[in-house]
Amino acid sequence: MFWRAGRRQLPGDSHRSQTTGGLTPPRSPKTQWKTENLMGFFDKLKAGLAKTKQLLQTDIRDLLKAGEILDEPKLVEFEKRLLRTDMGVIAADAILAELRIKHLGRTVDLDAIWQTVKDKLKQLLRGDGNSSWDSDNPLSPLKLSTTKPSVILVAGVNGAGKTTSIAKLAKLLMSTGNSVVLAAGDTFRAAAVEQLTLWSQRLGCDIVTKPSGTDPASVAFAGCEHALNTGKDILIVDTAGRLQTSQNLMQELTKIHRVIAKKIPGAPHESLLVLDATTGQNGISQAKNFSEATQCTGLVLAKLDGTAKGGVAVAIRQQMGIPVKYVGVGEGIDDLQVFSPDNFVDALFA
Ligand SMILES: Nc1nc2c(ncn2[C@@H]2O[C@H](COP(=O)(O)OP(=O)(O)OP(=O)(O)O)[C@@H](O)[C@H]2O)c(=O)[nH]1
Ligand SMILES: [Mg+2]
Repeated sequence: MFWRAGRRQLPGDSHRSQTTGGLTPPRSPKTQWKTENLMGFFDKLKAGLAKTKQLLQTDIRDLLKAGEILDEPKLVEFEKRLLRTDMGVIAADAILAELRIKHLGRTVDLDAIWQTVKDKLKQLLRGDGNSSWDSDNPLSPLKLSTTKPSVILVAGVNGAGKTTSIAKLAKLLMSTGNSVVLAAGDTFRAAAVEQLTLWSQRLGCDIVTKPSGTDPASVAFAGCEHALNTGKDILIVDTAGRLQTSQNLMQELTKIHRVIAKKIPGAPHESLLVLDATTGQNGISQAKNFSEATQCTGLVLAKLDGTAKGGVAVAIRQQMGIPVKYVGVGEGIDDLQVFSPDNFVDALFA
């Protein structure tokens, strides 16, 4: 079934209906997005990372007292506290090595120590620099096709935040002037189709659905056809939650991928894995398995606001070849942000 949206106004759409009196050119979608959202976005990121920040800062402030000498036992304890954020041993070791060089045997200067930790974290998160996005441009993490449509396939374990992240991503894409169609590929539960349909109605975008129990690959196929026939810029395909250890379900994902690629050469252009940040390091083993099934191109780290283990973003960057592209910092439609190492670290220490 195709549900074609009557275009409704989104909060970020106000510029479309405004007249300029012929004097001022309308702002580009990107500029508009930036001016309206940037400040609020950093505050949201800060609020989203509050639990991780609290764990990191309170713990360590208790440990390191100004005026004392920073010795090796204190550093070892410091590392333990870092590890509690789930940033992983490799990252914590790297931070410790830096602290040893710059601060070991010296009087504790908390600001200087934080600066060292911040700089190192940013460096670790930037990695090789190939996955640094422009946080002002919500499309920058995505490799979109030059021909319509670009296809984004979304997968993950049950309840990770896939459907909500799809709605948020659709909103970001639409706010920057793209037409979007959703494909309700979670045919496992009728409620899943209803959930995505509701989002499409709120967003004012098309949706392609089929009855429960239909092969999800055929929904993805129908989504491709609809996007091609109606000239949509972007198709986003939702999938049912699945355990990374279930071979059958992983094969189903591979099939969805294959069917999309057959209909639209080069697609899916993005295959996003949604990870629930509250599951911490477990996300890394999920990522490895999903990556094999769907040739994952990026991660969405959802529910960062619900965890003190936000350090997992660092572990993922360190241990996986797959970059974090977006982070979810709440349940609202605007609570998805481009992942920026600098913003992430600044929010942790703001
Ligand atoms: N706090 C918070 N909650 C989130 C975030 N993203 C999703 N959620 C919530 O997590 C729950 C599950 O989200 P869904 O989007 O339905 O997850 P899903 O992966 O599609 O779930 P299944 O389709 O059942 O596998 C919902 O209650 C969402 O509101 C986030 O960034 N922060
Ligand atoms: Mg879902």
